[in-house]
Amino acid sequence: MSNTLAANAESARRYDAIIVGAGFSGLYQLHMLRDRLGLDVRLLEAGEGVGGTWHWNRYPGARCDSESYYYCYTFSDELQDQWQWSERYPDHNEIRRYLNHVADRLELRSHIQLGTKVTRATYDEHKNSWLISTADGERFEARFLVTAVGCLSTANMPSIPGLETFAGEHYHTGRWPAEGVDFSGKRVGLIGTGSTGIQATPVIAQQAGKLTVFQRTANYSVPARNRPIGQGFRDWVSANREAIRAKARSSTNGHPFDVSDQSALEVSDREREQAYEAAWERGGLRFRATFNDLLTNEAANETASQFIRDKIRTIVKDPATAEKLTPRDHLYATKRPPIDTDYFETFNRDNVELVDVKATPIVEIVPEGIRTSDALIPLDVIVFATGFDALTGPLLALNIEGRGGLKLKDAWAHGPRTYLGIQSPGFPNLFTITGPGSPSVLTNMPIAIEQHVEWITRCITEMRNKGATRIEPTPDAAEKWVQHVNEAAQATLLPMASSSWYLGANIPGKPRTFMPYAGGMARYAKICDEVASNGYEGFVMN
Ligand code: N01
Repeated sequence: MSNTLAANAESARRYDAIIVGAGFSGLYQLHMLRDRLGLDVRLLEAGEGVGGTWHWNRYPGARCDSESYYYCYTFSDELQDQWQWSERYPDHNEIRRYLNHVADRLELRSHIQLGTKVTRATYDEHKNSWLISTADGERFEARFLVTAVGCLSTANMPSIPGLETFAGEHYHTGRWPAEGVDFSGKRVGLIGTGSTGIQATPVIAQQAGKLTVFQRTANYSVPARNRPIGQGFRDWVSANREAIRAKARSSTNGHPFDVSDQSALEVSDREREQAYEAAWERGGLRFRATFNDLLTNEAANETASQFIRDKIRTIVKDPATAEKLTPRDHLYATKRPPIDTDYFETFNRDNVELVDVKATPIVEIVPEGIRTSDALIPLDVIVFATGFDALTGPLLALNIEGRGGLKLKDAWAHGPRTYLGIQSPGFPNLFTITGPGSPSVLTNMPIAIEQHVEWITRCITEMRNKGATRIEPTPDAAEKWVQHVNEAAQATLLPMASSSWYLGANIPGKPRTFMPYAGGMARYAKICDEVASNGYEGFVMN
């Protein structure tokens, strides 16, 4: 052990497990390790509150695209009985209130340390423990390290020359100020038309004097059809709780709805149109489930893509703007599909303008605003809805160093190498919740999170029963898993969207590799269960 490591270990506070992150994952993992296993656990959270994603993403219009009745924990009937959602899609305030309620009900707060940013985690082979350092110079030592840092928590700020000269204010949606931003009467520029930009545009347009949306890639979006939840629906959810839970857990995407058993190509044109119209009216991500081959067959997908393109042309009054808003370079849902409330309608407003930055690229930011190859657009505020360094970004930011000084960033130089998305060779006792190589962002997250937390808890229980203190996957198991993750992606149309963040394509220099597991939540959970039942096949536990 190096002298520095020894000195750090000396001053460290010792726990059985350290968890990083107080979102859905971290809170449940803390509950399980403390209350189920009786471990001494500390949860470290960079933010000043619990909530994870929902602590940071407070931008106007921020709400979940999964429906509230299943975007929640399902492990406790009591928790479910105690909470009533107000809308079909919960907004960020309500989800934060919910997670705070959970932290209180489960009495988690005394084990959570807020405002504590982990800056380094180093495995000490000699002691078989992790040494964790924080930005404030605190040190922790633990046998187990569980990262619960989310998949979309490292904001991507594009390097546009001149940002530092801008005379107005600028914000990234993923680090929105808790006190909010007043847009009244202001000239606002919004860069990015992913799920976030599409949620924020209509709300900012209502407040701002003028809104200019800078679009690089036109996007498909389906109406969310948000609405208040009535008592009748609540009663239905309570009465069908078990069935909803079982359905979500046995589905492809962790959503408790049925995927049609028909191909889009086996029905008549009229039947297909009617099915899409009904799905459009119903709203939400379920549009993807209108037919069973929208994500596996290009011709089938093209029928859905064309349906949405036609809708855009019908909604947007100015034909030139409608054409700019029409996606033609990728198929529907091959990038994460947004859902919206009046997104396309917003471009009919007098105070909203669309700039196609593929046709007229952003050249620089100047004190007065944004200069494109065509014009200077004067602005008071710039909103960056430019996404995240997804999946690997939040993990690499922890500066993790495993056995023999192996850095995670080197081990993953050519893309993440995990086994089941849960562990990586060379990093013993490091567990990742919803990491790359697991279904994660392709699912309704709480379902994926519960499955991971429960698997990790079972694994540590098993270690304790066996008297084992170390677990790590073999390089061979990780190699085969990476191959399987690639094959699962190739069996779908998802890798076709070449600019997708699923592939890391939004971050300059990031290895291009399809990161989430596209084989489906139910199939994945079954594989994880089999691995555990077969004595943690592919892992070395000793
Ligand atoms: O980020 P994105 P997001 N110049 O990466 C553009 C989840 N989410 O925050 O497509 C100009 O999707 C970029 O253009 P392009 C959800 O999983 C969930 O919107 O790369 N433009 C794109 O338009 C989602 O998928 C909810 O050509 C630039 C946009 O910025 C994920 O978060 C709600 C640019 C980024 O889109 C990320 O969504 C919201 C540049 N230099 C989000 N750089 C829920 O409901 C980037 N862009 C749970």
